[in-house]
Amino acid sequence: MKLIIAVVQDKDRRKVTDALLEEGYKFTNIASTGGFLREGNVTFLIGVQESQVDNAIELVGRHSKTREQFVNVFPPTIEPIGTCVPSPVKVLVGGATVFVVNVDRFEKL
Ligand code: 2BA
Repeated sequence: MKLIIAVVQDKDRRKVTDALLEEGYKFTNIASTGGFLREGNVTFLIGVQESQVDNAIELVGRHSKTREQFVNVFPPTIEPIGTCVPSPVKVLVGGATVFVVNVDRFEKL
C-alpha cells in the first residue's frame, strides 16, 4: 500500500475532492499552510494500492491549476534605513506538490 500526500491550492480543493470521490478513492484532506507564502492550502492524504498510484496522481494533477502570485520581498537590511519599500516578486504556485510514501502497516480498528 502507498500513501499519496498531495499539497493543492485551496481554490482547487473542490474539484480534486469531487474527482477523487467520483473514482472511488478514500482520502482525508487537511487544511494546511504553505511555508513560503504563508497562505492556506490543502493537503490530501490518499491511501491506495500500488496499481492505483499513477491514476490518482494524474487525477490530482488534472484538477490542480498553476497560478501566478506576487509576493512582497523585503530587502535584507541590518539597520533600518528610511522607508523600506518591498519589491513584489512573481512566483508560480501549483498545480500540485505530490509525495508518495510506502505504508508499512494499515489498520482500521
Ligand atoms: P508555499 O511554501 O507557500 O510556496 C508557494 C510557492 O512559492 C511555491 O509553489 C513556489 O513556487 C514558491 N516558493 C516556495 N519556496 C520558495 C523559495 N524559497 N524561494 C522562491 N520561491 C519559493 P509550489 O512549488 O507549487 O508549492 C506549493 C505549496 O506546496 C507550498 O506552498 C508548500 O505548502 C508545498 N510544498 C512545496 N514544496 C514542498 C516540499 N518540498 N515539502 C513540503 N511542502 C512543499
